Amino acid sequence: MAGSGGLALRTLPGSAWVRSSGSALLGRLKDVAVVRPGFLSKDEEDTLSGELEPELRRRRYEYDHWDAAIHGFREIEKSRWTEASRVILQRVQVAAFGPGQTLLSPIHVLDLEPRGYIKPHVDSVKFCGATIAGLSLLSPSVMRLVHTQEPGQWLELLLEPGSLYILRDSARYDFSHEILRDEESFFGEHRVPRGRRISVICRSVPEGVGPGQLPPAC
Ligand SMILES: O=C(O)CCC(=O)C(=O)O
Repeated sequence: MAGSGGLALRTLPGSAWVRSSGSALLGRLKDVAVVRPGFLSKDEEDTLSGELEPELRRRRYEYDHWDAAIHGFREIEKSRWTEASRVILQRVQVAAFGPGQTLLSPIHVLDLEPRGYIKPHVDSVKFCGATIAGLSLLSPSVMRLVHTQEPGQWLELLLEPGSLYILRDSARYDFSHEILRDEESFFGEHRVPRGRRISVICRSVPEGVGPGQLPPAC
């Protein structure tokens, strides 16, 4: 598990945003667990958070998610976006999804308060296809992936504001993912203090689901 065993920081060539339990795993997952720091410009971050803030503010933070996976959160499912935000989401689509993949609509927006966190889980295959791509706003955080059968195999992604992460195929199906709570929020030896974090999560539709049969939400 992360933090145990005194493992040295291992990074992908040219990347300091991914750590793992071993270089073989890092190599195996390099195309399916991806972080793109600085994907958003500051203006784009402001565009998204400015658009989301009034809608989020109308909701209360919740502490009992239906499957107890998320604590200290509020969320919206958003299908109507301004043109400026649509342009950004289009960039996410091009960067993260293949030409044959359809995105789930509405798009899931999650607002975690500073003490909020997401427990390890694998997104249900009933509601989500092979690709999950998330934009992070406001606060840095650490996403940890742990192999569901071999817990010694793990990856950590450092998600700075403005970054995009992409989980696909094996990284999405064979590993749980979580967002660490503030007390545990370390990337290797580096403390990553958690503040309020908003994520905009795009998912592909489940395999075998036609455009007319999309589930209401992930
Ligand atoms: O906030 C994120 O980036 C991840 C959200 C997540 O894991 C989920 O909604 O299932």
